[in-house]
Amino acid sequence: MTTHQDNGLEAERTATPPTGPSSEQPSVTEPTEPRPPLPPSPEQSAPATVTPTGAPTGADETAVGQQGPDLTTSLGTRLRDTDHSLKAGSRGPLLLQDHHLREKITHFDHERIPERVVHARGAGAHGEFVAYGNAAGVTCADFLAEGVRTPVFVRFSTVLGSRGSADTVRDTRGFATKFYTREGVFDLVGNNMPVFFIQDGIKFPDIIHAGKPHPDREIPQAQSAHDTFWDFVSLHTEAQHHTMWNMSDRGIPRSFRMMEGFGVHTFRLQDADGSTTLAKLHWKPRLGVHSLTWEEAQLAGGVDPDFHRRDLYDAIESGACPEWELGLQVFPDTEEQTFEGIDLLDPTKMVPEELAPVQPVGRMTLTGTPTNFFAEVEQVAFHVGNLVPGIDVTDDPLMQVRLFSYVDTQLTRLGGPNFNQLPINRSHAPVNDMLRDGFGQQAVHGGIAPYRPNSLDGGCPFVPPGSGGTGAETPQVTPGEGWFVETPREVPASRKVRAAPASFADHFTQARLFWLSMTSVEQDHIVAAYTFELGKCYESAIRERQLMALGAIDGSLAERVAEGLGMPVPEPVEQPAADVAPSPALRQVGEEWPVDGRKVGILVDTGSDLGAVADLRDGLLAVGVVPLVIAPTGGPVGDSELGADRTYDTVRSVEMDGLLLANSASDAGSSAPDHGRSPVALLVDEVYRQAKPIAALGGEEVLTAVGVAPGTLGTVSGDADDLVGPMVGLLARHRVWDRLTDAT
Ligand code: HDE
Repeated sequence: MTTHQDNGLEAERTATPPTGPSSEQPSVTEPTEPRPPLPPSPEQSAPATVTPTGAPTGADETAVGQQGPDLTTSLGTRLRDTDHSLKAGSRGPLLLQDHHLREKITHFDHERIPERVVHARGAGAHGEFVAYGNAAGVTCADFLAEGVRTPVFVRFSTVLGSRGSADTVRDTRGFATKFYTREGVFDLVGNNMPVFFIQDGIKFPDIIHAGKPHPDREIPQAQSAHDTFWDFVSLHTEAQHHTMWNMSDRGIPRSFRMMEGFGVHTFRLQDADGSTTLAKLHWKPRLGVHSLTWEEAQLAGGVDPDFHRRDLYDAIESGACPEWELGLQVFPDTEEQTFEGIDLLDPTKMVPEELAPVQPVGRMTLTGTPTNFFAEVEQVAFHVGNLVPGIDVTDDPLMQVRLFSYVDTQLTRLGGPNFNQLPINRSHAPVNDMLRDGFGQQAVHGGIAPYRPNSLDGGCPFVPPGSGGTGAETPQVTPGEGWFVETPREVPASRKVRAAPASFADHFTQARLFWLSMTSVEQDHIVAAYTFELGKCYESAIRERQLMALGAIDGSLAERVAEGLGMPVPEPVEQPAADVAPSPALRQVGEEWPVDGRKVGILVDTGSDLGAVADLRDGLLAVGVVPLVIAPTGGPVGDSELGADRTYDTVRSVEMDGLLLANSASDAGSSAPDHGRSPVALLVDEVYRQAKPIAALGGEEVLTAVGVAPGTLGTVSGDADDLVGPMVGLLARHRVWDRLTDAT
């Protein structure tokens, strides 16, 4: 470093790079070898703008951020110093002429864009969808034809919380998928629950205002456990079904990878012969549907607010790529648009799988994490109206409002009408629209006639014969030719009304169906969730009114929640429906699922049999389970090749799906004051309460030493060879459910 004294007061630093220390020491200076620019991702290719002659437009073909090794201005002028402002003397005021300073600070001042008004907190990943081909009988959508591979980008989200809120709050989760098909972009903008709070989109601001933090103190963040939420849903009983899903374990997913996704609305599919079918679209996770316990969700909110985001990216980077099957429930497109008495246009109703099985039509695998979170996850703009030939909307009044809202919101959020030109939103099919100019226009459109009909651009862009003119003629296209054709449907002559059909009036039967479908442990969780949330409300009138609604769902549910609240059970708003057949497909308990990417903590200390620990670690890795070695301190464990992934002081139970005790119990371990309760005891207590499997290397005395009684459900002890198999068997069932039932 070159320095000289200025007035004897302060050293003036120049832009000369500092000289590094000797090569024997670890370098604390910046690397000086330039790194090659990052390669562009496929989705960063520019939109294909087509001139009338088909000649290139001259638009830059890439959207790569870093194009050379050296620092430049935004316009490519190379800069020698970005650490010092231009001053009148080293201790003097700054000069307005410093264009680099002004560019740097001005751009920084405008780095933030408005967060999404809902679903602000999210994480996204790239992947691929491969179609099985069996949807060909109901839709001509090209991306569902056999073997077609379509790039996708998925964004998962919570609904209520701000962008910096915790992942594991009790809430609905967004599950939005962008398919970059050969016929244009198709967006499936769904949730992890198949029903919604409201039947008509005009009420969306009401439910969201009720769920968001109170406007005076702006609390609570990302919570439904407060008065305004319960005020609204107790008065507005069509929300009771969705609220029941929120209070169930579905409201606190274990992982994005272990969530179902639902398009919620009924879509109208069209086949090449013009025939139409109604359908609901579902994502089924290969790993099954699993949830956190409420204790885990709360712990993770503090210990690791990025819990779901980290889980998603860790899984993809470790090769445990998440997978879902896309499935269809199909219904005849009748005049009534009902199925087995269920109104298919009512988004507060689902169709039980026992009545209409979900038929898989393709598989999606997420294989890539974002290169740049802002460019991809923040700037992705979904829209329910991004449709492709063969898939159309229905008259569901919630869906209809969404068709307006999604484009509208991007105008503010992404600053103008050209958001579909952002790399993450670009179509992979050729684009030739007549949209021009506007803020942030990226394309250099050729030609002089962005209107139709025209002769000056040779009639380009073209539409099928018969289009345009008076509109009286029908274009000469059939659905299978790749043009988007609105499905023909009679609109019955009717008066303009602000009203809902009588079939929308039943608000409780399906909430009861959900409640009756749950296993007893799942019902226990629902009761606990209602009790917790209502217990957070200050107004007893709101609690009472919600109990009246619960009474209309099920008397025992209302009684159990009322007991927890210490309140009398009020008369229900109406009597529960008499005959409701449960839907076992709604349960999360009772089956076995693959264990890819599950995490198992291995507790060790310096007295452990480290050879056996290495065997256990390798055995877990071999079956796709991620071992987390938990040691008293960081660094290598003893003189073995094992390294600590976590220490006794940094680990918490929520980080693992099962615990393996390989400690010698001779090592106290923690540097934190334990006040008589060691971190090991805390960890074991939590893992036990959360009904996670516990395995002990050695005899049952290892379990006894940490306070777990021999014979406890979901525990196993023995040699290294005896442990991995049983542990995987227990993980495959997600939790030792019977331990929870016994405990309650
Ligand atoms: Fe949304 N919703 N929504 N929504 N929604 C948005 O669009 C809206 C609804 C869903 O990861 C916003 O780009 C209205 C149902 C997801 O970027 C906004 C209504 C379902 C996402 C909007 C609904 C959803 C959004 C905010 C009632 C499940 C996140 C930012 C008519 C089927 C997408 C944005 C992402 C986002 C409006 C109801 C799912 C304001 C008006 C039902 C997954 O446009």
